[in-house]
Amino acid sequence: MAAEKLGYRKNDASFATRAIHEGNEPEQWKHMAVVPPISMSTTFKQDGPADFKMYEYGRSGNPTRDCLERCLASTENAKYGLVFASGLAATTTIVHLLSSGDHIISMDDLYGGTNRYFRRVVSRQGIEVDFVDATDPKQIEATLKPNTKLVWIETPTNPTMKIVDIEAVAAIVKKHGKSFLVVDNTFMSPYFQRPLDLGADITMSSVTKYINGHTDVIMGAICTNRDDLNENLRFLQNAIGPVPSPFDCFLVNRSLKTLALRMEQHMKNGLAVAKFLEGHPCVEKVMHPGLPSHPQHELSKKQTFGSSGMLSFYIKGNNLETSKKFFQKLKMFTLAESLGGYESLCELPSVMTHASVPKEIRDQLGITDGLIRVSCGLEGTQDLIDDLDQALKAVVPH
Ligand code: P1T
Repeated sequence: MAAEKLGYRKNDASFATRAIHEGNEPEQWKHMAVVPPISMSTTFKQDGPADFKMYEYGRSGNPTRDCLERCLASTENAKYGLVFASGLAATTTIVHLLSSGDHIISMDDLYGGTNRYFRRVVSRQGIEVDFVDATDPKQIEATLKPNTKLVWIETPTNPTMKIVDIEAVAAIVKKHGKSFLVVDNTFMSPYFQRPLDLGADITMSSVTKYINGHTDVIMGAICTNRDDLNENLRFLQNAIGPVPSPFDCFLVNRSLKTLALRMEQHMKNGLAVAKFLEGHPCVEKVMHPGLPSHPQHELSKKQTFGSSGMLSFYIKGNNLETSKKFFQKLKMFTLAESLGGYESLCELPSVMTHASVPKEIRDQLGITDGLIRVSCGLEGTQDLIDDLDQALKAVVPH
């Protein structure tokens, strides 16, 4: 818990205990399995028509999925957890709580796929979406309408690492009284940020990233404390059907056991790399909430328990040619979309994860061809630094 020494909120010492034991009790299985079995059956025998014990059909419920959902909920300090076939499937299911004529307010800087879904799919369904800079919560207040049903924020934002004040936005949404607040918690994982404790109604995560952490499962999650939202979302999970496979649920449940340990190392590597890049002659600017130069460094320490392995930086020259050459020179970092795995990745949001965001909006947000996003994995810290150093020096005059 090195983060506490840096001034972050004090984390919960029982986090790892919950991530290991909650929902994983051997007593729930007939053979007292310590590791939850993978229940692949898509259907369950009934004693008589519509007379079944716990499960009837695999889409509506599955023992391996239940075990993961309970464990995941406990990591977010939530009463309820639901898992989906992808992060976007979780997002889609949340938006199904709305009807034509409703209004959404979304943070303007967010994952390109969520942005595309709001702009190009949701807006075709008679639901209006306004994008605002939620780092200024007053902009949310000014945009609320009587038909606003959903306020959506991501913090830190993907890819420019802005921080949104969750408590301040939650207070505005509560006062409005007609909407609910969703926080996309993907970049932090529940180990470093627990939005429900700060007043959010729902946390949504791309489990694909830190929660699974091994770059081998696509999955999404929703956690909430509200009975009404859980009831509606659980209905939608079955009624729409975007459920993950029992095998993937097994893998993610296994990954949760090491989440706390992994996040500590991601933080260590992310901070060390950010500090190194900040002093590098080939780098223009680094965005990492753990750096005192980050405009919302204090807010970050107030609402989180640390920082993850994510950061972005502008390479000197700030152009596509230099960025492309830089990626070619890297030896250990892999050029690929996604983040949060044990292996270090980097990418160019302007032409990869955020290519679907209109160019004028990318320009406004600072998503230029020289903005490089880095996901620091679990490798040796110095190896990460050395790789970035040699690639930068090879392509940028210094
Ligand atoms: O890929 P999927 O599991 O469907 O999750 C979508 C998603 C939602 N929210 C955030 C903040 C995300 O970063 C993502 C997925 N992001 C990437 C694939 C990426 O490289 O940024």
